[in-house]
Amino acid sequence: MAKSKKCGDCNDITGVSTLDLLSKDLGKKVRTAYDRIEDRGMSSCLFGSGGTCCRNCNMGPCQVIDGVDSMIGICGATADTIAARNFARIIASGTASHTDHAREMVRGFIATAKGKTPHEIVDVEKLHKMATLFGIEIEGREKNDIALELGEKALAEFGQQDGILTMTKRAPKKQQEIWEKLGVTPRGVDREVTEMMHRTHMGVDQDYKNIMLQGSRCALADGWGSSMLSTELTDIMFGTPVPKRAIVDMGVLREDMVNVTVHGHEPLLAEALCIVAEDDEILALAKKAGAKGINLAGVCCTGNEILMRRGIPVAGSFIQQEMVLATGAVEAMVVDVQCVMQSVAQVVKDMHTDIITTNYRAKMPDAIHIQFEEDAAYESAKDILKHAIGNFKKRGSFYIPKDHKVDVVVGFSHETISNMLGGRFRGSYKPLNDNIVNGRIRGVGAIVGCEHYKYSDDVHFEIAKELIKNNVLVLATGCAAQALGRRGLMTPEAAKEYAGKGLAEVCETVGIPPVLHVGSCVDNSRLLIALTEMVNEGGLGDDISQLPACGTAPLYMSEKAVAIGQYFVASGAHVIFQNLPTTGAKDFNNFLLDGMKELYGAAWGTEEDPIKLARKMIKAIDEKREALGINKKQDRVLYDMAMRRDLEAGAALPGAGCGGEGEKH
Ligand code: BF8
Ligand code: SF4
Repeated sequence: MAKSKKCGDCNDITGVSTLDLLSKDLGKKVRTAYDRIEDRGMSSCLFGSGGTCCRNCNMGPCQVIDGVDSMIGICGATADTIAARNFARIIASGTASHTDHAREMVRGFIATAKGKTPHEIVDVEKLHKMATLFGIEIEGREKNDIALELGEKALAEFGQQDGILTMTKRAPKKQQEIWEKLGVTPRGVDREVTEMMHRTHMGVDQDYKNIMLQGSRCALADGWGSSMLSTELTDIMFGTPVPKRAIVDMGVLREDMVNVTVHGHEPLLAEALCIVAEDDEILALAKKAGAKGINLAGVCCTGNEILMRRGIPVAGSFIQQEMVLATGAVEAMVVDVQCVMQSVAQVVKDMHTDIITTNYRAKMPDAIHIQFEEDAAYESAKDILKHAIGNFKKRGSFYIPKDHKVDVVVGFSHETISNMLGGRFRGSYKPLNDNIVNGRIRGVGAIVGCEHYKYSDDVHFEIAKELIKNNVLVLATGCAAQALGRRGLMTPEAAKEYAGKGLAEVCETVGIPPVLHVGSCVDNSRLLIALTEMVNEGGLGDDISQLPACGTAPLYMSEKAVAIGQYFVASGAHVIFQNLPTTGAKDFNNFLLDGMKELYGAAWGTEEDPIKLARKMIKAIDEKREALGINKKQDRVLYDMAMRRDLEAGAALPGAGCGGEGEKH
């Protein structure tokens, strides 16, 4: 448990910018999650933590003890049924959250195709690719016309009742066959969430294995359905990320500019703010107020979206949202949906900072609400920035931890990975697969998800260090990615310092960091495609479960992370969390940790200790290598000419890697 912020030698809070700020008066003044943990003075409920508290009907709540007959639910529900229902409802909520985000993005995409937003269809290649997948005619048609048809077809998949979701057809054939055989191929996005909620209502599905079949179908509707739609359509609208240099951490705030932090998830608003921040009227107003301009900085996944596509700096991740405000240097924090702590409005109550909610679905006491309208995006964004500019003159004492900003290279969409490794004109995963086969790269490890306060805040860093030291290439998303960026693992130079010889050699040749920033949480769908590309490339088995790959969301906080975990497991990728809320139900817990392997070739795992967790990931990777027959200790082979050409073709990608012309800051 995190200790007090007054604790000078506390090793649970290790983030240097956070510690720096906490040592200042401004930091000491605000009440943060660290204080609330201490003040609450009680640990979490054991029934809740173990998943065996049921409040699904008014005969309860029933706290159930596994194996004690007198302690089953009043309706007779057992610990396994209750824990499975609770777990499945977490998946349903996580899926609903990604889905509702995705739906807004698709609606914004349609509005853009109709010319009603300040955005444009920019990635025509991807537009054509997605349109073809949806069976849409592209020949001789204008891009907005195609986009409109694509948007409408995509939107229809949310309410679809039967059939299959189009994006699932991108999965390896064998994965699709497994889903078909098990009856877990998602039919419609909303239908799977609704059915999950129904089946976990009192007195419906009371067989934990059957409940989890729908748990998988619901999660697959998230990963291969709504999240993937969101990622791809957002790319078409705002551009598919390519490598960019940028900076992260609280030091990105500017003393001489109007600081506006954008926090939440749906990038429609953030993209509009990026455009309007350059508007002449807005710049003139900022100058009149005595500022040099508008400094936009991201927080949480909105931060990841604009970092990946525009190289806009990220001020902080989930765990830093209160600290970013505690600097006293933020004129406005603009929020939309998900992962916004209610406490942010209290942190700023004696400051000049405004918390501006912008979405009718997400309001908050003590915040200002300025509704963002996607078909009046420019005007809405202008209103918001004018408000922030008005606050600049009222800024009181502030402290920006200026020394704490870290360089990162970001923008590793699945296309970028392919282009960097395979060469821009014949992008391919072949060099990655070849390097896995020859052992330079042991496998791929995904570090995704959130942050919270139950474990030390350097868990992601410890896991990543151990993985890359052992030649596992790390792909990261979400707040985990930001945490790794803050620790300096997202520069090509980090390979030299932290990576094992084989991985370092590949990183150096191609000019990539050993930890690749793949995007926000909805962008975990990019990882599904990357894994699929690895399968399709050949040489590493014929489905995802055979790949030397493993994922983790160590400091998972959000229900979305559980939905993500389940769609990876159901797609054949082993996933290890630090804890799961299922330990109070032995059989169900074992089913997650072991039984699922029989169905999907992958299962969940748990491990609290970060180093042990990383080693379990490496073990899982080695087992796959063993099964593929590529785990022999190899002599280090010098690159042959073809390999060198392949790798160097990737290094020549403009703007990419250490030698590229990424954005300057
Ligand atoms: O979607 S990683 S704390 S910000 S839930 Fe939230 Fe978790 Fe961060 Fe993004 Ni994802
Ligand atoms: Fe208790 Fe059963 Fe009602 Fe749950 S559904 S609260 S276990 S009676």
